[in-house]
Amino acid sequence: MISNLGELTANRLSIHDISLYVARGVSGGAIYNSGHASLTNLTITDIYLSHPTSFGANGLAVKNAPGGSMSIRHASIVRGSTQGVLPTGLENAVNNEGHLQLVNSFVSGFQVDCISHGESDLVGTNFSSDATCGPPASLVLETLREVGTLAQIPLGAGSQAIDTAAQPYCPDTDSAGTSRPQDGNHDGIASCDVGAFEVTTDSNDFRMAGMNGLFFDAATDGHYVTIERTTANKALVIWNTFDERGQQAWVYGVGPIVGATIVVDAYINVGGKLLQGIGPPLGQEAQAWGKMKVTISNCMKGVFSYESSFPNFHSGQFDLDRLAFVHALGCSGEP
Ligand SMILES: [Ca+2]
Repeated sequence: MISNLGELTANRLSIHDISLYVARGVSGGAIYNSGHASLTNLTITDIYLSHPTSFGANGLAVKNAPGGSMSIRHASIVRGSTQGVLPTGLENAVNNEGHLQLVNSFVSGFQVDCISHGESDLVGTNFSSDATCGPPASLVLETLREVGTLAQIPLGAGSQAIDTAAQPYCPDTDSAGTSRPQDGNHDGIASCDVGAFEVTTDSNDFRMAGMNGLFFDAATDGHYVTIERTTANKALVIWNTFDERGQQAWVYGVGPIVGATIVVDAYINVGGKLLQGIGPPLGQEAQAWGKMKVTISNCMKGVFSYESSFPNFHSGQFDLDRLAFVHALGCSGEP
């Protein structure tokens, strides 16, 4: 795609969905360099070798040839959804025979991520799925989609690439044009993300504050699920419902958030009674009820499931639809 034999400097480059048909093997499927190249905020994904041969793919994504000098800063180099069919041992993504500097980048999802027969400097925080150019990490990569004007591989909530880049090498923007750094993990400290994409400090995200609010099942209106995120990693879930005898029930619990899923050990309050002239209800007692699980799909939809050992509940599952948002806390109505 790009062959550089002179001087190349580029920022915000996205190369994706390439199908290669090369009779004598691949040498730099997206970028070949034998000159001087400096690349920042680079996304390379979905490279498909449609005609594998015994010559293999040395640098299915990037080849830095002998004599080449290359600096790759904040790159996301991932295979994506398509899969090549090369025999094991014949494919590597980043192949260096010159001088290669890899800074705050990740390479993931190839037979071999990186191979170097030249000088290779790993600078800052790098990750690779096979530990050939940085330790493995849980990257939580989302599917390729356009953000800004370029196709990006966004990082999902909980990604180890969020806020973990070495700050001295942090560019002013990311591949989408978003200013860096941002506080993507919501710990109050803005830090640069590894790779080409910077997760924004966006409460509109349904995996963040956007999950707060009231949900119901539009097909069976009359029972309600309330979600309140209490910390970065926990949420309160309250289900106002009925049991199998038609008695009103109020089930609740606090549990960990993993991605967009909350699982809580739930309780039910029983035995309370409002006494005339006294004030608050008296005599109530919390009893273990079972488990509730909520998975939020987007700002408007989710799935709720439960499993109870308490009499007259058993287990079940239903869809959730957004009923109400929380003002100024995100999810303004767009799916
Ligand atoms: Ca960040």
